[in-house]
Parts: sequence; structure tokens; C-alpha cells
Amino acid sequence: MIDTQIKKLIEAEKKRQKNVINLIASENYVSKDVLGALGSILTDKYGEGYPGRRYYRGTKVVDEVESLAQERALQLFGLADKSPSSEARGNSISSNWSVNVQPLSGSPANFAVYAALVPQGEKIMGMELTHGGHLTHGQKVSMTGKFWNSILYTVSKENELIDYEAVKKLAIAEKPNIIVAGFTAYAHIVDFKKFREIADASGALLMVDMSHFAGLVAGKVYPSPFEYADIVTTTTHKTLRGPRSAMIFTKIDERELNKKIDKVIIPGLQGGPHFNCIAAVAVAMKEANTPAFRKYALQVVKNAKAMADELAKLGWRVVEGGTESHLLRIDTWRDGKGIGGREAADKLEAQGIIVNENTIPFDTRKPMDPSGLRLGSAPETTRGKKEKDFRAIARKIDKVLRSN
Ligand code: DSN
Repeated sequence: MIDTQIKKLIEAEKKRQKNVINLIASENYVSKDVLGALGSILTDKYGEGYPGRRYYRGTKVVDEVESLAQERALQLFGLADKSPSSEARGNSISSNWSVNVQPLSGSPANFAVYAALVPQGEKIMGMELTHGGHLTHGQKVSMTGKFWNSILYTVSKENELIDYEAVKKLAIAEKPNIIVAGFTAYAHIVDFKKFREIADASGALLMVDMSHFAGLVAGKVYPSPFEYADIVTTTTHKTLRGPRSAMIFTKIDERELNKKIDKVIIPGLQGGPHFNCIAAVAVAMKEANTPAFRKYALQVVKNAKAMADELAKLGWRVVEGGTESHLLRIDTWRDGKGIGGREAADKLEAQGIIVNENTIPFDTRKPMDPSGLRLGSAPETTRGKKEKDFRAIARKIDKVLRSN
């Protein structure tokens, strides 16, 4: 690389990554093949539109790249119809689901779904941020809470888990156009069947944002939302271990939701697709469709459970009482008897453990300095760590947080 300043910074970041224990629940480490696709000359090509329907010429190759990414994404989540009849029809793949692989990241993907399906000013319903929801699930500081009237549900005060009856009551009273299930900090398995019933009872569409647990769904260690959802959005870089990108899966039926969403992505919201990134997504989807990845996903969950268990044994209050996924939250503030999440995260960083401060349900502190920490197991599991390593990490966290 001729640019020595950037070269040095990349080397410095490489060194930093190597020397820390990374517990950021939304990060991971991609393969050399994913990096190779990302750093390829595919970045040089423009191609607004979709395969076979572009505003640019010279798109024969990138059409194939995008179609392959779509095929592999559908295959990965069991949405491809491999029946002889579909092959006889000459389709390389046929499915009741369509997938748009062009969203640049998770937030624009979610925004595009609402923009396509919910008239401005009407209602979207998602989980409150401090309880585990995402900004783009309708929080007031997000454009999704400004352009649409957002209704936010919370977890139960008793056990910090989703109270499906309370969500149902709220949905029936508010009649939102769309309900979002899927979170950035909720550690337990979501009951998608119950969310379907709630959506049906209130006349709403059901969107699942599986950004955090997509890799666990791919690895078959977390229930698939596809049987119940109308739309599924996901980023590709968290547990799914791909590049920074996103996808929108949409059920194909007479409502033509997929066509509306495709039209919002381009020409409505974005310009040219990032083909280098789409190629990297295709690589990641192939990697995730292997026995090795399924083993990885299982280990991710085992490791998070081991870390939660050890922290609880050491006297930490694990939010929701534990985890069934790749992440967990601990309460460091303990009603004023402990320290704030920001101070806790700073102390851990000084000792080489990277986490993020996080709100906990019914938090009395602000998101910039909340009451807890969020810990994830996906990146260190990619680096080969097992349960005993995560128990040792928990002990190190305990020691650092209890030190002066
Ligand atoms: N910032 C991501 C996370 O950490 O969960 C979500 O956008």
C-alpha cells in the first residue's frame, strides 16, 4: 500500500484486535475469502437496478454476483425450492421468498421496509431501546420514530422477559401497521409463533429483525422466523460472520410486498449497489451453510451460557436471568451500589477486554452512561475459545470490575 498513513492505521488496528478479548455482541471476524471479495475490483462497478434490469451497461458479471448472493441467502435459510419441477422450469432457484441483498446496512434496511409498507405518520410497533430494542424499531431519536408514529413495548418488570400477553393487549389497542420482533440486546429466544398471533389479532404485518441472531438461525441453534414472519431483515456481519451489509427477505404473495420494498431500495432510497460487498455476502452465505459453521453457532451459544453462568456464580446479576443466545447483559450499577456501565466498560478496556455499556430494562440512567454492560460470545468463539475460556474471561471481568 502506497498510502503509509492508512497502512499504519490498518496495522495498528490489526494489532489492537489481536491483543484484546473482544466481547462486542455485534462484531465478528471474517474469513480471508470474505476480505478478498470486499477488497476486489467489484467496487469499481456501477449498476443501479437489479439483475437483468439495470440503468447501466457492462453489468453481466455483477448480475451473476448479485443473483448468486440471493440464491445462497435463500438456500442458507432453507427458503430455496430445490424440487425437480423448479429445475424443470429452468430456474436455478425458486422460492416463496424473495431477498434483496442491496441494503447498505441494517438501519437503512429497516427504514426501507417501513417506507415501503407503512404510510408516513402511521404506526410501527417495536421494543423500547432500553429493554433491548434497536434505534430503528421506532425510538423517538431515530427517524423511524419521527416519520412514523411509534408504539414501544417493554419487557416484564418481574423477569425482564417479553410478556406476550401485554404485547398483544397493546397491539390490539394501538392497531399498528407493522410489528417488529427482534432485538439488539435481548438474550432469550423469541417466540415467533406468538408474535404471529399478535400480528394477526391486531391486523399488523410481522417483521423480524434477526440481525443479532441470524448466524444462530443459520446454524440451527435458534428458531427460524421464516415460518411466521412477512418480512425478515438482517445485517450480515454479526453472528452471521460476513461483511458489513444487510438483506431484506420478503414473503412472495398477492400483496407484492417484495416489489414495494425493492422499489424503495432503488430508486427510492439508495443508488448503486456495492458489488464488492454483495460478493462478500455471497461468500459468507456459502461459508455459513456448512457443518463447520453449525458447530461454530452451537459453540457461540454454549460459550455465552458458560460466561453468564460463571458471572452469576460470582455474584453478578445477569439481566433476564441468563441467556439462550450469543449475548447477555449484566447489571453493574446495582441500584447505586455499583458502578455505571461506562465506567465499567472503561475499566475493562484498560485491561484489554472490549465490551459496550448498555441499558438494562427500566434503566434509571441514560444510554450514554447506563446501568449495565452487554457481552457477546461470537468474535472470541471465531477465535476458537470454548466454555472453559469464557469462564476464565468471566472471572477476569469480575476481578477487574471489583478492583479499585
Ligand atoms: N450497533 C448494533 C449493535 O451493536 O447491536 C446495532 O446496530
